[in-house]
Amino acid sequence: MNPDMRITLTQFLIEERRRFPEAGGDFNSLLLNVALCCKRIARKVAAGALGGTMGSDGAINVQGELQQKLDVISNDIFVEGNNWGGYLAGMASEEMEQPYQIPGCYPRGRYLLVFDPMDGSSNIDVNLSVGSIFSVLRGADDDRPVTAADFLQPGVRQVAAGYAIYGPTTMLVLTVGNGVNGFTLCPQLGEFMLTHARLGVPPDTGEFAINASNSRFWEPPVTRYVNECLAGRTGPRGRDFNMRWIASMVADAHRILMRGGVFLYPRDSRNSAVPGRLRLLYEANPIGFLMEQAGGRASTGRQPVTSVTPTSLHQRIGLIFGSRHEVELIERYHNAPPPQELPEPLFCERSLFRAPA
Ligand code: FDP
Ligand code: ZN
Repeated sequence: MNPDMRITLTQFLIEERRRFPEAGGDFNSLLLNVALCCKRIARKVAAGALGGTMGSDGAINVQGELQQKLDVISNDIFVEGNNWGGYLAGMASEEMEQPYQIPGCYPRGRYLLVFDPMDGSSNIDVNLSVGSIFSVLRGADDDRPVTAADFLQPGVRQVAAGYAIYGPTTMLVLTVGNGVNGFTLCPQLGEFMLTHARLGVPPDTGEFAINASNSRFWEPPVTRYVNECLAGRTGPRGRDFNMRWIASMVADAHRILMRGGVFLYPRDSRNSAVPGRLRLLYEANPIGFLMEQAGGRASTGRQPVTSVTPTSLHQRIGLIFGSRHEVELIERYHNAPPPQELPEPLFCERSLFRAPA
């Protein structure tokens, strides 16, 4: 194909919509406005220190984390880029404690937009990849103000999800429930162009991603899995593994969508008040939907993450995603009986015969 005539995101969405003749234009307006927000954020990120947006103003967000200036700027871009369109009933964000109500001066619609406007924000000041993550749900069919309960839907109810990655190039990766497609921002045209059609996560991999500094807090199935990877060719897996950790989930997810791999930010015992680090509604679910749509898998370790019914807006959860066979193996380790319930001494972690996976 002539590279100048690649399909734009707009054309892609119009063609997708033709498959649903009854669909109104709201859904596409929503996605195109989200894409516009991502372009605006990409410009801020790209300006770096020249844009005066580095560092923090010292504010602490609802998560108890130090807010970076770009966290706040990106959140405002998402809110102001979508509150006027008439397609939303409300929004929820990592950076806002309560759901956002559509101002009375604008019409209301039926969708809910949930987002993490700036993921991996510890990477901003060191000029490494960051991203925005979003998820679209259906709202209630009435005109009352939205409540947190409206957003507490399992990930299987998402109607669209995606992320933008602000890296060497800016890309938008999107699913509307019909596979996963990647669009690269053309700086000349200012348009997202379809460059990565029908992304698929290879089922097998030799690459894992985990923050090993938390290893003393891991649960036994995770320790077992990582130890077996580290043992390499001479260990039970019989082959060498490679490791990556970017500390920006979007960037780790993007690498996995491009070439496979497995990502773990598992439930751990570091802080008994929070069973994991990543947030279910606007981090785990959208990435989970993308992985499933690309033939990968996303799990808490015990169940598909998109099957979990959320209990609060900012709920955290253990998350493992990526190449299907690896995630399934980790799930089997979680679901295997704990070693003390196994007959000793033949079947235990360190004995001659390993417990069956
Ligand atoms: P961040 O808080 O910087 O937005 O969203 C959580 C997250 O980043 C993920 O993107 C990332 O994978 C993880 O936290 C990094 O956590 P560690 O600092 O523990 O490595
Ligand atoms: Zn995040």
